[in-house]
Amino acid sequence: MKSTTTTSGRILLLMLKKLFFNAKVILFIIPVIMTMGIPSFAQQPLRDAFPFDDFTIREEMIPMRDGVRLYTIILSPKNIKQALPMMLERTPYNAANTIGGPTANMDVVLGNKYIGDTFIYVFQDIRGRFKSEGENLLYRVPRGNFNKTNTDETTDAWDTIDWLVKNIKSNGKVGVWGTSYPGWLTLAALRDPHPALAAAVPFNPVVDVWKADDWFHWGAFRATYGFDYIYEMQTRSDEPMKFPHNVRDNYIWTLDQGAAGTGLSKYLDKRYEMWARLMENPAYGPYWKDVAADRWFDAPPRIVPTMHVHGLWDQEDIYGSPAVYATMEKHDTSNDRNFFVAGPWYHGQHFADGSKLGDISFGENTSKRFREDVLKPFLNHFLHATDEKLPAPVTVFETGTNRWNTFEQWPPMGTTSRLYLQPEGKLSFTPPVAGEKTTDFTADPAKPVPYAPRPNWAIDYDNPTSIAKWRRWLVEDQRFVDGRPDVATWVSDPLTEQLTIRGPVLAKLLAETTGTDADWVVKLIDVYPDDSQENEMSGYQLMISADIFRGRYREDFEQPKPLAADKALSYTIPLPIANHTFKQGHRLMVQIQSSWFPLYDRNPQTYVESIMTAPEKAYQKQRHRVHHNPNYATYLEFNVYRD
Ligand code: PG9
Repeated sequence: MKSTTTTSGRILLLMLKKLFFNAKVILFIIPVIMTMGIPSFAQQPLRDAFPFDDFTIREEMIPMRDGVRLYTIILSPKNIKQALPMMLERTPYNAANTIGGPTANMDVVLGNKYIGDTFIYVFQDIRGRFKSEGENLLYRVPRGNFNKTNTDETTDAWDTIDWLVKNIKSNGKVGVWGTSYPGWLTLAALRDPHPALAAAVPFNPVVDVWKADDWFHWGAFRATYGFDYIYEMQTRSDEPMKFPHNVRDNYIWTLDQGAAGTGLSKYLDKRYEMWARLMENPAYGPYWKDVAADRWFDAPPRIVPTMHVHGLWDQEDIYGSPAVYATMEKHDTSNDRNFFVAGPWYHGQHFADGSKLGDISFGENTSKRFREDVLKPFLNHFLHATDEKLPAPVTVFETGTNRWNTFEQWPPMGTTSRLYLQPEGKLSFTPPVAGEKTTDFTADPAKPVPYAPRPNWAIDYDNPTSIAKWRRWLVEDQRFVDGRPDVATWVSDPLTEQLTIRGPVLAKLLAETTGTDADWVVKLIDVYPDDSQENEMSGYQLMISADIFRGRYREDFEQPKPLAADKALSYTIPLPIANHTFKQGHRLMVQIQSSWFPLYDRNPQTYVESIMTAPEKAYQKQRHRVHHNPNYATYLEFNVYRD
């Protein structure tokens, strides 16, 4: 049927339709904008709000005392009427990334960081990173000799908390938390705690980067790790950039570069100020002490309730948590403020699936158990002031038997035992009496011992294979190096009854070298029985506690000295804490070698002023000798428990 409507009538109708459509759009947009809050700065909002969202997002530029403004995202549950506490994470890794895809549910948006709808979640880019203003300085040193400004991460945390309690409707209590670098930032907030700061959870914090966290382990430089990380962080401040590795096996690539300072520095210009600091400070000294977070709490103004969370196989920051717990513990006179947790985890696994690590299974999702039964009650107790029962002061997972232990303190009281190296590659708890007095091996810097089975991938969080390998390197079956001529091995008889060790492990090494410098890697290993049915781990050599020590720092971490060649010298090497049961039928093993490459740079084995710039000719093959006789014993010391 032909239309009878006139042209002007059609135009009128069209105009009315358009008006009606626009009015609908406006009516829809107004409440959406209202739920979002209007961003107080001119940029694209992080995400469009949806009417079905169970939370609101607010974005703010929070001013610090020097006028620099920090980009902050505030997620508040929408339908909760009570006043809520705020959980603050400050990060160099892009606050916006913490918000998962476009979903309406806060638990999905936050993933495993979601601990319920009774918290407001706050994420902030630290200064100089992503959408925050200020200079892009990595691992910013606190105010003092090396930072003459009036701001640092402590003042930025203080100013942020102050702004939050004054501008966000809340119950006036703030918790700070974060993993690794954000764990260090959490500790910075505790150094001068804002009155509203009521609880803190530093997970795997970076604490002392020279002793045994990210940059060095007892003087041995984590060259390629540091290089890749700094390249990614400091090429641009608003976007992570990967170094374009064109050789898959970092073992080969790094060997080709020569000394770290000479070889790797050529790829880095002035932007990479952290690299320059590493090159200038290979020894321990005032700069490293200023950033070492365990030194911040000798006389803290107040002990904020803090839960220190540690991963027993943390491949990045294995020193930090127990160290800072120990410093704060001295001030927790009623033992109800300072808490310690250790799980069987890689770096950050507390927020991932905690059922397995490499080939090792734990019998349950240990991370979920921790989050639900330990973390949440702790935060509820201190931030909601509920009667919810507090977790024990110490909650640690016992590897080997797969069970949780609780204690009043860490480490619990135990009996100190010494595990002695013996002639003929034996190990036992009594000192050696006779037999072969030494074990020799030759170490060639041209053929260093790999730290993990090759290929050794560059650490690239966008490459799942490389990250899976990186996360599990501390639990790799050490048979991949056992039998190498530059790896010396001692092993006990099978245990007739199980043996539990808890707490720090100390290696007392008596060794000599034909050179004038050397690195020593000492590994305590649990050897599974050959017929083991457990997880098909027959004969597996599982590292329980291991570390590297650079010989030149034997007497003084601040003043390196050449080693006297061909002379037995003693070394005290702190190894990471353990909470492990060697089961009946298992054997204990100790391996000693002198490189862990390419994670750690090579020691040339000839003394030079700085290994960062060692000339090629300094890299010499040397014969190392480990002593094990009644007068010169080498042993590992740890606390043993029978419970
Ligand atoms: N472990 C990382 C880090 C590297 C270097 C310095 C500071 C931290 C991290 O995961 O944040």
